[in-house]
Amino acid sequence: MAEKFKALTIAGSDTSGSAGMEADLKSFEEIGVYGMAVLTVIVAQSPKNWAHDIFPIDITTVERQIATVGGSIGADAIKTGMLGSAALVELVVDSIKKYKFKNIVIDPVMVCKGIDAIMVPEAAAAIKTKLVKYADVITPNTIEAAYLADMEKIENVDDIKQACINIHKLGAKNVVIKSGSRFTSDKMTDVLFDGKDFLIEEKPKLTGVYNSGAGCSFSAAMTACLAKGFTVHDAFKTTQTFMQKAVAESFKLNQYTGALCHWAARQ
Ligand code: PXL
Repeated sequence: MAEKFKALTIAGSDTSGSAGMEADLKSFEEIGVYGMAVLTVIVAQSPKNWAHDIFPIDITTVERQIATVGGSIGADAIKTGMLGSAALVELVVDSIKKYKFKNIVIDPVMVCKGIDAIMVPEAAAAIKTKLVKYADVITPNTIEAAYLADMEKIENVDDIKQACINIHKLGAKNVVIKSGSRFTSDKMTDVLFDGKDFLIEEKPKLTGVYNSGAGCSFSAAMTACLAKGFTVHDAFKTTQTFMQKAVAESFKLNQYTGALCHWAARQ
C-alpha cells in the first residue's frame, strides 16, 4: 500500500466554505494527503452585506488542539492561516519549537477578499516579527507582501520581486507572491523566490471566475505537496496546475461571492 502523508492546518473556519480551514482541507484531500485542523477563529459573514465577523477560539482550546497533533500524531507538513491575535501567533511559534514541526508553510492572512485594510494590526505585527522566520514557504498576497516588505504598494512584477527579496531577509526560506485579482494586468503572474533564483509562472487572467479562497487553497496545496516530499519548486508547479483547474471551474455561491471547484481535476 502506498505511504500515507499527513498535513495540519492551523487556521480559521470560513463558514461559507470557500476559504480558511475548509479550503485547506479540501485542497489537502485533492493532492492526496490526510488533513488535520486546529481551529483558531470562526468567521461568519453577514447575509445582508457579507461583512466578515471574527469570533476567536480561546487560547487554551487552540493549545490543546495543537497538542493533539504535535504530541501524538505528528505531521509531514503544517500550514498556518488566519491566526487572529498576537497571542495566537506566539502560541504557534512556541508550538513549532516544542513539537519540532517541519515543512512549515505560512499563509500570513491579514486581509480577506474584497478587504484591503489589515484586519488585526497586532496579529500582523506579530506575524512579521515572530513567525515569518520559521517559514519554509510563505505565501502572502500583494497587500500582505507590501506590509511584510515595508513597501507602499505592489503593482507590477518588479515590485513583486523586490517584495520577495525583502521578505526573504526576514528569514523566510522561500517566498511565493501571486499577482492575484488585485492586479490590473490581464496576466496572472506567480513568483517563487528561493533566496537565489526567481521562478516565474505567467498565464492569461481568467474572466468570469470566482477566486475567493484562492490564496488559502494555493498555500494548502503547496503544504500538501511538501508533506508528500516534493521539492518547493515541484510543489509550486503542481499547485499551479491544481489551481488553474479549480479556478476555471469556480461557481457562484450567492450575490457576493463564489467558490473554487477543488475537485475539478477529478472530473
Ligand atoms: O482568504 C482569507 C481568509 C482566511 N481564513 C478565513 C477566512 C478568509 C477570508 O474570508 O474567512 C477563515
